Amino acid sequence: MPESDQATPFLVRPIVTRRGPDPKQDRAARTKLLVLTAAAELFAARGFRQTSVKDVADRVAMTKGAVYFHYPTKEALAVAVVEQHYARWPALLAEVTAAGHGPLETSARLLAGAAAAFRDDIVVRAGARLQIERPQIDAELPTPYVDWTRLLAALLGRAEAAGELRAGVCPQAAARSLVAALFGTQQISDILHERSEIAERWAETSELLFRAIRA
Ligand code: LUB
Repeated sequence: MPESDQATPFLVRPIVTRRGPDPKQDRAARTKLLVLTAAAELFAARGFRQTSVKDVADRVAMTKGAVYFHYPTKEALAVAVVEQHYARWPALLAEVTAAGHGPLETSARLLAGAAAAFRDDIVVRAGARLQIERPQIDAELPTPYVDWTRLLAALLGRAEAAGELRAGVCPQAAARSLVAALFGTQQISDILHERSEIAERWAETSELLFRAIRA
């Protein structure tokens, strides 16, 4: 996949726990990730307002001060969790791209992988909930939906160039439709079944949508 398509979306970098020779830095990075994961578990289960920094500190057997050392406010914790939600996707993209399928099949497998992550990855789950609760969070959260839309529009643009798209299908419109469909599917599945059956629900929606756009 040409570099130009990959580089732009999801610019957030994952938290790196091995930062080289200094064990103190490694420990700090590991503690930072531990705190972030504990916050994600609580934000996913209770939401932003119902979670206190004390709750996070208790969950990792640390003092509030130790948590504040890594994240100065509860809002900063929420921003970090949402950023790590998006930092999950480049690795998934690289994994799916490495399989070497065409752009349309790559798009389908990428979205299926994302659907599973909404079920299995606590940071992805917490990030999705915090994005719903944006109005309650007094902080600059990453803009939702736009990176997925940009990435899928690029992939479907290449599918069009490769003759994989049905004549008349607009890559940008199809990208927006796929993002709206996965967003809706994961949201409904969360509320009704805590996303336990999201893979099945997304498979049926994906089959319908890709049948509509495939040449
Ligand atoms: C995705 C959510 C939940 C869009 O990209 C996003 O911001 C998303 C969180 O806001 O679904 C569907 C790929």
